[in-house]
Amino acid sequence: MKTLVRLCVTAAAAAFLFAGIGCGDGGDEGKDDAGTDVPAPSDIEGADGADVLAPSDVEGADVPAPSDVGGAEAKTCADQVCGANAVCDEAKGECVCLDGFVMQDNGDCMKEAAPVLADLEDLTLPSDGFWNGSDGSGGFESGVLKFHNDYNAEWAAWNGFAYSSMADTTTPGFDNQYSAITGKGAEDSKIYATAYDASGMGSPAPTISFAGAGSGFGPSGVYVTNATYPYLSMKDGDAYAKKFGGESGTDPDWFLLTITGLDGDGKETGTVEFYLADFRSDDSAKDYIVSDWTLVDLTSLGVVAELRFTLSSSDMGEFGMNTPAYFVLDQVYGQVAE
Ligand SMILES: [Ca+2]
Ligand SMILES: [Ca+2]
Repeated sequence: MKTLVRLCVTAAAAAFLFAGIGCGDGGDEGKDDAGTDVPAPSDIEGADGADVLAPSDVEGADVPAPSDVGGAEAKTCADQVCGANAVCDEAKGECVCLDGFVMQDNGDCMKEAAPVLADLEDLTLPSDGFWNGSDGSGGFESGVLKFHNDYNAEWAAWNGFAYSSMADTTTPGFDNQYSAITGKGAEDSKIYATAYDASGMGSPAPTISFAGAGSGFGPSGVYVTNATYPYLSMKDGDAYAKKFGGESGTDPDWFLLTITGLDGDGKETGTVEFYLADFRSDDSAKDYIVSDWTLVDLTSLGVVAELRFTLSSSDMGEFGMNTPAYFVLDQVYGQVAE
């Protein structure tokens, strides 16, 4: 049954693109999976993907009307005309939605929102609180994801992921290492994850791994912004790190987050780069330090077992990166893989 629907979807997806062809009885089985990707809910361009995660408007007009199709019966099921983004499952004799779409009461299919895989709101913290792994548990889970933490009791030091409800957007320095520059979680939520990347000093980079039932997850997006500590360090400079842009304001500084997807064998599935600050433009008006929660598109990573996060900066010193190696993230969206 699933195969038939898939074939049907493939043909319909082609119809979506080229118009005028209804869902027939399928082509060569298993040859063409590409079509199923076409109407995926998460085909976003760039960082401004907020719209993607909301059920977005679907244009029913793009779907070929039954009349302009050779096999008119393909779009009608038991004398019923299938709605927008729906096709006929001939075996069932009923209209079904394309992959990534959900049936509405009126028979049209709307894009489905990618589910949130982890939003940190299932964790408990008081206001202006944080958890940094001092219980030695090695990490925490939210939703279907595990955030790893490495805590050294001897040094009372941690790396990897902490979680936080800290709201201090004005105090510079290490003593304010858990706060997001937004003063709250993404989408007006309370709790977010704070990452410290000590991989430059030989520790593992912060990672998030799949903790649910299934083979892994297909991340579609995650909200990211600066932690207050590096934000103020880059904006004003501090004892260790330079003010971005330098005295002239024109130094081409940058602070980069690289997100790497890893499959179950630890092989890389891809990387996504996101500049937490970028002063490389010749036009100083275009230089920026990120201070809002920004949705980063992760769909290119495909299905992963783990995400790895590393920071790099133009401001390097004798002991590695001078820019404080922190960032914050929240609200991981995507699909659990079967
Ligand atoms: Ca949150
Ligand atoms: Ca510049």
